[in-house]
Amino acid sequence: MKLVQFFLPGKGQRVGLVRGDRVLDITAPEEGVRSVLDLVVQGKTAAGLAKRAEWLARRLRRKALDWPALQRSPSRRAPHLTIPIDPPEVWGAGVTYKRSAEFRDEDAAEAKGQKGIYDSVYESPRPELFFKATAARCVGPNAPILVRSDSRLTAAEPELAVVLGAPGAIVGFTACNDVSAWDIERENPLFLPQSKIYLGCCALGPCLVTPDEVGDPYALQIRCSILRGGKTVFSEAVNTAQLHRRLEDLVSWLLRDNVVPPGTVLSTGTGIMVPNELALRDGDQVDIEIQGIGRLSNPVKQLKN
Ligand code: DO4
Ligand code: MG
Repeated sequence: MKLVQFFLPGKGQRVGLVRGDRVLDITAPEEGVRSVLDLVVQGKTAAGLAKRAEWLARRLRRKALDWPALQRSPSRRAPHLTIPIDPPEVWGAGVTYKRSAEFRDEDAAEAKGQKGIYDSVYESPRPELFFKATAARCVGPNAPILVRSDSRLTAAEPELAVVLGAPGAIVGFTACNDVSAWDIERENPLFLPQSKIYLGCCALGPCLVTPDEVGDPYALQIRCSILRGGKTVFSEAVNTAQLHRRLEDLVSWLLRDNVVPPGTVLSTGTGIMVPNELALRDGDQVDIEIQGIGRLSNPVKQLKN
């Protein structure tokens, strides 16, 4: 099952169930369903979520919208996709692909002689987990991701993300762009929170897909492309087969002596390292396409002091 949120002029935010290239509006305030988060809270598990959404679709029997008609930049005047869930919390896992460890160690060595910290996290039983964002810091499809005013090297980090329901339950998957100010992270690893957490630092979308529909989460191609002036200046892919951690393991570390609310998103780390020369610039577009989930596209905006 694929779930989305979308905006309808005059009606505001809606909850959608995607069927082929049609989207059924299953918003039901009388049932306490104003958002995908409400469905996740009520459903608790992937099966519970799917059951509740199917029940609403059968009961409401509303006219469906066309999926392509929702693929447009956010505007108060036209229907468009919005973030698929308003996550109370977003967490990130780091250095979960060999490539990420090698790349970050090379750059740390160049900058400060800190060679080795990323490699040791990659090998460690305890994963790197960091707080990434709240709903207010996240954007959905086609909305701008932001570059901090004090960063000159911010990169896209294309990642598979899991959405959590009842404690420990993975209710769905989505694509995440863990937009990161690498220059700030490299200056000093203790600056990591500032490189990761700021306004517009995280994009999620285009939909929340339940595990039964995604299939094997360790066999998904993730492709990231950067478009500049209408031309593709970067395009690379990785397969989640190269993910060095098990999803359940990451979730269980996140929940260790910690409480995360239902609807929390955990992004699983990047396996694609965009070269430094392709630091994000105002006007770029970043596309992240994950097999079985779809394409998340976002324009880039540089914040000014
Ligand atoms: O250790 C820094 C961040 C790692 C990260 O975000 C990633 O590997 O995706
Ligand atoms: Mg990351």
